[in-house]
Amino acid sequence: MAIIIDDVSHTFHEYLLLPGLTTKEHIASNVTLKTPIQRYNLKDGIRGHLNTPFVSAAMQAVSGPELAIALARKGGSAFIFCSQSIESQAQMVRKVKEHKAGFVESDSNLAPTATLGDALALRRKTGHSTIAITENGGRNTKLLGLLTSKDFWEYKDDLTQCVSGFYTPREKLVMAEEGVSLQDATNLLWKHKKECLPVVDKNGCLKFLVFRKDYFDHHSYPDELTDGRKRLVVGAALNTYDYMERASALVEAGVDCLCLDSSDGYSEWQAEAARQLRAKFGDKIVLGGGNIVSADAFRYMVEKAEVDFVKVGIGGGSICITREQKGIGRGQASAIMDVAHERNKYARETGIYIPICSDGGLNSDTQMIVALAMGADFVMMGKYFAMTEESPTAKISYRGRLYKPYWGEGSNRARNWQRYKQSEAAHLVFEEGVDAYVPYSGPLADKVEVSLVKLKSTMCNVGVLSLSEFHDKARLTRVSEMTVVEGGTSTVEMLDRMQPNSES
Ligand code: MZP
Repeated sequence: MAIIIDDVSHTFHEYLLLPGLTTKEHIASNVTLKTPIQRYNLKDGIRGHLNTPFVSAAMQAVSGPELAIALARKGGSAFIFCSQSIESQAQMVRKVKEHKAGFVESDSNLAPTATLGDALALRRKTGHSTIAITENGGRNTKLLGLLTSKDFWEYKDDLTQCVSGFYTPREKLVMAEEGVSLQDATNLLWKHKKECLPVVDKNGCLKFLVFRKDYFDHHSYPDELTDGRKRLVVGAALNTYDYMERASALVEAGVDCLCLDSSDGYSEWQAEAARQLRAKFGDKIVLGGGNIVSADAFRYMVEKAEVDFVKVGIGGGSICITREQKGIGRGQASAIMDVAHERNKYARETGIYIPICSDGGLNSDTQMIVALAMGADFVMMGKYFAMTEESPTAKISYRGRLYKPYWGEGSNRARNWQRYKQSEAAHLVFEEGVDAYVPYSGPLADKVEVSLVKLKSTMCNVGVLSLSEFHDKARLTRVSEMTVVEGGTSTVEMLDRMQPNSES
């Protein structure tokens, strides 16, 4: 007979945190959110880590290079999706690793024969007001000068004129040679009171632009997550089919962390892939696995697959219909509590700590805070990041509001059949994800900042200064439906929802 677990599957929404004693040292600036992402021996301390406990989902609509750069600058990491060719995934990783904070590759370049009208059209397209004038209008060719919005006036100047009469020629520019440090480049900007400093190679070809505004920008990212060579950290997903070839290309491109991406990772395929990857790359890579939702699956992942971290969550994703389609999954709070309990037991038995990641279904900052309190070391989010400016999709306007497309990896749009393994067929037989839209929420940095302020504030209420202390000391209570109602606004009128009084 089937085993019926005598337990209701719970979600994060059903819990509230109780405050603990807040002492005078419990202030946000004393809270650290540094968290492990790699298994470690408790007596040796943390190895691979994140500075912020957020990672982005390995999904086409979420984790491209632009988002990966923005998230690493806030201390987290993206997982570049694997439902694309090996070459294009490796290229995305390379783009993040080659990103030099403060050194921008110019995306607005024109030849000297272009017109002011061309310059205006380019400015509208890229949103950038500094245009590099190069020998043939390409990115890495000889720099002839810079054209900025101050050099012409679209309402006064004849836009059919050639830019050559307007741009500032290179002889009048302050420039630096390739290899200059960011510190020296910003010193030059400051000394000459310039907004932009072109960096050229020995042949005078344009390599980068350094902007004065980015100096302040750079200073506002104190949590930036970088590797030993000061390059931004980035992760990437793998499937259990072409994993050896894919991992080799990704490691070659400089990836920091890999994760086997499967809707159900409790499988011999995943254990075999993990063992082979470990045999080939050893400790050179951080390797995660998943997804799982139970204690026995956790044991399997750490003992048979020997992964560094385990991702928890089946069927809770905002675009996921796996539970409806196949009747499999578990409430995310129950899954995290069960796996975290087993993780702690394993740590007591072996002295080895395995970080766990709560993946999917986090619909608010409070849910992510509860996930971390219940024992998750970091959280993976798809919808949250798909809504931001830096996700790879274009914004659309609908009835006066901005939206971004967001689709599941198991939808017909992504066709990531390797993640779902529904049958022996090498294609998706039925959909496990939907193709939808999410409201646009602005730049990633601003959104993450608000979430982090809330998280730190809650931790101070609970009376803890680190995530491991949060795991140990958090006290949570189940809530009744009426408690949830009580927690919302009550018996007050929200001005924006008030109907005009028809009698007045
Ligand atoms: P969410 O943050 O949007 O709620 O969920 C993101 C997570 O949903 C991903 O990290 C992944 O584990 C899962 N996912 C991605 N695609 C699907 C699907 O098509 C899915 N069913 O469930």
